[in-house]
Amino acid sequence: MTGPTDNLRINGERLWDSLMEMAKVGPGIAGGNNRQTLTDSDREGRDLFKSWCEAAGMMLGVDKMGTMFATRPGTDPDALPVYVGSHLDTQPTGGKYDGVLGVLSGLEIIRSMNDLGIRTKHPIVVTNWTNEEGARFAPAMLASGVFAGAIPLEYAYDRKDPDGKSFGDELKRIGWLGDEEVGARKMHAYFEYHIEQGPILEAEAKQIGVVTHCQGLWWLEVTLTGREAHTGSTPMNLRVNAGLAMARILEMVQTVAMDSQPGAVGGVGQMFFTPNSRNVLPGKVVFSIDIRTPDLAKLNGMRARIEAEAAEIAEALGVGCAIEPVGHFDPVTFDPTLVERVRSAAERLGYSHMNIISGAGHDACWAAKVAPATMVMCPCVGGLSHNEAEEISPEWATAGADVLFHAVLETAEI
Ligand code: HGY
Ligand code: MN
Ligand code: MN
Ligand code: MN
Repeated sequence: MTGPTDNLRINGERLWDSLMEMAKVGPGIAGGNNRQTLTDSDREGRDLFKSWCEAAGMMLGVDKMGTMFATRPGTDPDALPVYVGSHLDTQPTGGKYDGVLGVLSGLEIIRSMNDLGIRTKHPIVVTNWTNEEGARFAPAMLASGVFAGAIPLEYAYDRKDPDGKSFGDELKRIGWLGDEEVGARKMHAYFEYHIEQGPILEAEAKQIGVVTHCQGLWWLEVTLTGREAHTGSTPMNLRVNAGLAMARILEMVQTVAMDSQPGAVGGVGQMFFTPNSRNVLPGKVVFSIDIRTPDLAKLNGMRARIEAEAAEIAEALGVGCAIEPVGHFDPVTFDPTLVERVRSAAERLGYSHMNIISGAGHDACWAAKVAPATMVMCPCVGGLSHNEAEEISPEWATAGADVLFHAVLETAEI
């Protein structure tokens, strides 16, 4: 796309105002957000986004996972739509931009097209995927995983949160159970704009990440069974210590990740002790291991080694050990044609840019299974995310949305 469209830009001020408006919904305790999926604040954020989409003249569809699809018609009713999506749900101590930037930048593209009187051949659909974070209901990217046919709908409905509430019941409770079959929609292309959530773009002083790949992931849920006993009167040699087994497995995961360098990560973010009493040795310890790398063979090798060594550690302590994979996707290669459109848009617009592999998972990873897909990234301050102090600049937000605008218009055929 060259010539008269080169000077097209989104309205960065309006985008920033919308981000700050959405940030008021489900506020955190330290300046970020706690708008977890299928909570009342998620419903409030969905209702606000719906009102904005309707004000922009879009038609809203909702599927049986609650994913929201807001459509701006194209000139060719037979042309498959170009989707622009991300997620409005946040971590419990999330930032104001993770996911939200992509959804509201999609809306800003529509608002700018309305202002500029632009029509495209292909319709454009702005998408809010349900439960991208996987914080309340594992796994992450749940709705896009069902959409891609990788996760059965019933499995998703049965997922429980730490209070034992099911995804299906909560979706009904907030009134966002839609009627569209999940995955029935066909995409001409899918774009996702997201903060990097890592330190590279800022360190390299680049405004745009041209995302070529996304690393693959395993989430392994480990259940260790010890024996509840008094922490004071039980001699050390008589303990069946699930807590000690957990500590040794955690250390082992760190070792496996370090042995797998360069380009691998591994760690634990969630852990539950039962009965979780100060003077009772835990009868049960449940925790979630998160391992990732762009290399598929390495990813599966790390998983195999962790499962084997965890079994050995538990056995040596007489502790029961069960490991269940609760989240997975293979490393993703994004569509080269769309990646090139992002890169050439950044060049045309004069934004500094570099190729990058996404460290975090995104709905684009599942969209890439069913359509040509790619991502645009902007830096974030100190590479910090999944933290209420997550921060970006309005300039960074705008630059990425401009690039997204151009790549989407080229694909939707202005
Ligand atoms: O886990 C992830 O990478 C994403 O933030 N859900
Ligand atoms: Mn995200
Ligand atoms: Mn996230
Ligand atoms: Mn076309």
